[in-house]
Amino acid sequence: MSRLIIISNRVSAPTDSHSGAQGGLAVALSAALREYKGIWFGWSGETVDQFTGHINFQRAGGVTTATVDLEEQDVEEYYNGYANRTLWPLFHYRIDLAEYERDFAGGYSRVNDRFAATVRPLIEPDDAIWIQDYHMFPLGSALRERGCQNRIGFFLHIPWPPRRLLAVLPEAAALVGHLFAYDVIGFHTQEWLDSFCDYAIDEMGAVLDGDQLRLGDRSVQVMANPIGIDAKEFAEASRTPTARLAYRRMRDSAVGRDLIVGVDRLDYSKGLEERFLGYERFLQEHPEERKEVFLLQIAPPSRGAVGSYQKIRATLEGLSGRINGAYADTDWVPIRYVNQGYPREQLAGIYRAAKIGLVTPLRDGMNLVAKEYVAAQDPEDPGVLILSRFAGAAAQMGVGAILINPYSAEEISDAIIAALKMPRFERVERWRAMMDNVEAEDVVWWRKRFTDALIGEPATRQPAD
Ligand code: ADQ
Repeated sequence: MSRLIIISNRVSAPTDSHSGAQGGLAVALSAALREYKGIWFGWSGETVDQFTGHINFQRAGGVTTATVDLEEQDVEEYYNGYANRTLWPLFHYRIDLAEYERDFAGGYSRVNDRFAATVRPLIEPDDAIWIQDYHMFPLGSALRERGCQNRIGFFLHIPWPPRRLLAVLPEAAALVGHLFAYDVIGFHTQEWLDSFCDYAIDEMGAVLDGDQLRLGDRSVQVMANPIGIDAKEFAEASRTPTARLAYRRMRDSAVGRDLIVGVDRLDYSKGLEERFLGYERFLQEHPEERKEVFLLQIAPPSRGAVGSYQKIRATLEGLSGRINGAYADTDWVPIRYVNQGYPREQLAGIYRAAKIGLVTPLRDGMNLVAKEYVAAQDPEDPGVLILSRFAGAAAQMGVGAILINPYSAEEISDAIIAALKMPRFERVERWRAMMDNVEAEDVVWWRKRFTDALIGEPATRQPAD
């Protein structure tokens, strides 16, 4: 079997996978890397005065990681700049928050060149390369420029914006052009895939033939491949003593009240403001239910160097304070708002204790929290998932979740009351339908579908071009 080289912005060894600081991408790749020999390459998270391309190799949990340090300016322009001030907001449909600076674009392409130059000597002729996410759109083409003829795949973990939104990006055409350096490109949903093809076809003259998108003499296979969780591992995590303790503590502290839980990185795309407003609406409209429930919102801060993240953090502090100020009593606080990460086992216990999982992103590539919430439930007495129709996860979890428009406080409020009143048989039925999907389309299924397309069976493998 070919070795697999995974390249992503941040590298996280599998032994770290219980740390709350990780995003969904790291959690998923840790699971994927357990079965592959190869290397995981990326940025160390550290800075140096002068970029040297020195690689730091480490081995942990059966996985070799290779990381490089970047310069401060690289981090500012590539990571805090183009990736998180330009691409992230734009790809989450927030053109109002996106910033366009030539320095950001320049830094982004410089860092991708640096990654390509550094990783190139590690690549052997038979290796398959799998590049992850929006930090690295041009990396495949930077590797091709350095003579790399290997199979290279790319997976996008965030949405792909509609054609007319993407057109706002000054480098849109160049960016899409870079994607034709890949052999396979994966998206979470058909919707994101269609948006990508729309741009390539309508703006650049590409042609779609089956699952092959052709532009000039380049052809790339496109696929919708929704990421899943390690369902088995998560169900096991929810049965550990740590999870049981977290569950009991949560239930004890709830003193008979129903818990509504939200767990998200503190990000404006997650619809936290709208969630609080929807919950406030519920408190207003259902005074009889007020002291019967409370909302636990867990939101560890992320990307604190970026202004829009500082702003959403301040907004949420103000909003939770205002709502608690307006409704709290001596023996009850409507929102418990905490800003830290928790180990997965503890999180699993908290999910299980919650009558409602409230997941309301305004736009989300997939959203793994929705699936984790489902996986952690008690099959005999499961909770209800309330899910934004704008999360990629809605395409799969729509079979059992209450789908809502997160921009509508009324819909959130209606969904909360419906979930609280839902009879057990209906909760079980809905949960079973979602759980079947969480189990069948798990992270192993996701990875295999992608690597099958990328590496293929030896007989069907295409010659490198
Ligand atoms: P994220 O935007 O990070 O991922 P998500 O898919 O929900 O979003 O994953 C978050 C992960 O972090 C989950 O595994 C969750 O358990 C964990 N997490 C969040 N808060 C935590 C806390 N307080 N303590 C501990 N763990 C916490 C991006 C995309 C998503 C896509 C994933 C994977 O934005 O749309 O689903 O990548 O492709």
